[in-house]
Amino acid sequence: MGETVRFGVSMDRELLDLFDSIISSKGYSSRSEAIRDLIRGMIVEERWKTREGEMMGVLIVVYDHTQRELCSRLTREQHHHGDLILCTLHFHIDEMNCMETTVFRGRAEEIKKAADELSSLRGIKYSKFIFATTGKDLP
Ligand code: NI
Repeated sequence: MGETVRFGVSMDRELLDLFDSIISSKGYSSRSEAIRDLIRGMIVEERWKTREGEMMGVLIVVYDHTQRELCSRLTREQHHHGDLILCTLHFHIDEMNCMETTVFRGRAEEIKKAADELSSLRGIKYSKFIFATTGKDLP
């Protein structure tokens, strides 16, 4: 960690009260820690937008495994993008429904393209992509 800098922030009292109430319910020990997390979140989001460097991402999909050929298509796509996929966790929700979380690592553009291909397969009921970071170059 580099040099620590202190700075003052001016804001509306009502806004600060709302912020304090949120960070307190989330269990933050100080405003500084919450602000640091917000800034890191902005940096990661910005790096995804500008597609800079190596990134991480997680794709969640929920689907009906009895749907014809969906399982094999999903597996085929995952093998096709094997260089970007670190692991896949499969969870049997009930007799019909499954959830899979797939962890990606690589160039943002390639991850997003692969995740879009997987989540757009016919028969997927729900999908959500979560942008993440390797944590490198993030103080
Ligand atoms: Ni299953």
